[in-house]
Amino acid sequence: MRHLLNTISLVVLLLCTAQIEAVAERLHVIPQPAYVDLEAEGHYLVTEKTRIVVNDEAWNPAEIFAADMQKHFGSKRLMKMGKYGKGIKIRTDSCVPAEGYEMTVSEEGVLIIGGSEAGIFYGLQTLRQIIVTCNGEVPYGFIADEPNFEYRGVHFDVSRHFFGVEDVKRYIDILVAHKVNRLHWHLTDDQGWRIEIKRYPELTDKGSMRKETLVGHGLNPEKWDGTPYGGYYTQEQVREIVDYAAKRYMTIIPEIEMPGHAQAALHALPWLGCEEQIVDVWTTWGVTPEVMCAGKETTYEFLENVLLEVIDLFPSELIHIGGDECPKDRWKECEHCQAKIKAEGLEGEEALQGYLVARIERFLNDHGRKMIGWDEILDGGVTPTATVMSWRGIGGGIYAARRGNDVVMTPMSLCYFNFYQTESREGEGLHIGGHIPFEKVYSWDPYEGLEGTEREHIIGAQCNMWSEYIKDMKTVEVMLLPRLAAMAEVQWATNNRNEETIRERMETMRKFYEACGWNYAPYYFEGRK
Ligand code: TNX
Repeated sequence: MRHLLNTISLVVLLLCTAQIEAVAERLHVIPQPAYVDLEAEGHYLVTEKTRIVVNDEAWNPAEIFAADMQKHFGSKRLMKMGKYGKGIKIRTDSCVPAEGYEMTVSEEGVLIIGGSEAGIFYGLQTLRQIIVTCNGEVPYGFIADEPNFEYRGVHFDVSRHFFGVEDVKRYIDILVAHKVNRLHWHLTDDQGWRIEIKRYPELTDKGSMRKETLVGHGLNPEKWDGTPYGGYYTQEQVREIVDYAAKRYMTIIPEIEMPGHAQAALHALPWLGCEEQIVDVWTTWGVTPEVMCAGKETTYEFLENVLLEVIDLFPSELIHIGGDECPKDRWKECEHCQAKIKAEGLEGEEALQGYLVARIERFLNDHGRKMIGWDEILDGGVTPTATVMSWRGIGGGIYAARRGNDVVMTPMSLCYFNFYQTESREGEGLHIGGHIPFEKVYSWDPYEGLEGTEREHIIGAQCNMWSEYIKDMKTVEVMLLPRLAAMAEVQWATNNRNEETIRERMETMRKFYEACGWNYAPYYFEGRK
């Protein structure tokens, strides 16, 4: 008898689970929310007349949501907002995880409780996806959600090609809809210095323009386009963008490349080089031997002065100092560098880079900030407090995490969104190389190779948009979408990913992209990889 009862309860349980799963599948949100329990039927209809009821003075997320909805509904007026009434109610509660939210939908309306304003914002992003893709019909039920990683990053190289203020804002709009909360802004490189620094106007006067740009991959015979190219952000524009991002709960991490990838700065200020050599803003892609001199004290003074202005502009705790791909040819021949190596008792040029990085880190720490750099900062002997961005595979990140350094994983073979999306490359135009289809991003485990507490040092994952071959916003979007959706599940829903439902959910996401007017690549939807 007992056996029979057990069997019956098991069958009932299985049926119920199947039912819940079937119901949950009706909800297509990306990244997948952590917990979804929908009622079998019924929905609350959101229209342009629905009221947003704001408690806790959380007006900012409400205003952003209302503006998005206004665009969506194509209506003349913003949705009404007030402290009382029915509709979409939002408030915070410290019992909910900081960036998390709980959403309850019933005849009463939609209630979103965020762990913070950011949590409300993410709840509203979820709601927005549902409204846009389900004609405003939000199914009755309950969602509880929170991110896996605290650092959910996307990078943007605006040096190789420049993208203006409106483009960057649009980029931010796309990111936050995927619940990304860090923009790693690659502002300086060999091919252009893009941020105004008041103390050194030459950096943008001279360093933001190159004479021309390499055509194609530059394989034999090399050709250039003969067209001057440039652009930069004034400090006022930088503040505008930082503020725009902050209102969307996104931190912008500025990157000032040092001591390599700095030929544009050397063009502007030749005394930054070992021999004060005269060089052009670079017109070719790759790694140049023209790097900053790490021997002269004037270089350190320069870097500190630049960073002081950067710190003033960016509230981000992390400041990125680059550190990647710095050939040491010039340093080997340089009397200043050799003298510094001797005076500091260093073991050679690698250690000299370690010295420079450690000194800059101390400077940032003294000003209340933390340093992050590409994984080359490990080569010269990294301090225990630096955050490491692992790009040359995952080895650097694993090594750093085991030592106790914080790590952002962004291995080239999985996270370089400037790489091709299909094997055949048909219809993709010219890109740098590589091959990263949607599926490859989706199945990535950023914790790979690490166990237990070591994993706690992986603070996040990031994808990168290097712009050597990406010249306009349409191409940026096509390279970003839909792969960003895969990355968003890696970052936010790391342990809630579902290979079986992703394709169907992506069809809904595609509708969302269409409704937002964002360009996206067709390959994944065509079954091409
Ligand atoms: C490597 S990733 C670079 C960039 C290039 C990129 C091209 C890294 C730290 N450095 O300078 O743009 O490859 O994919």
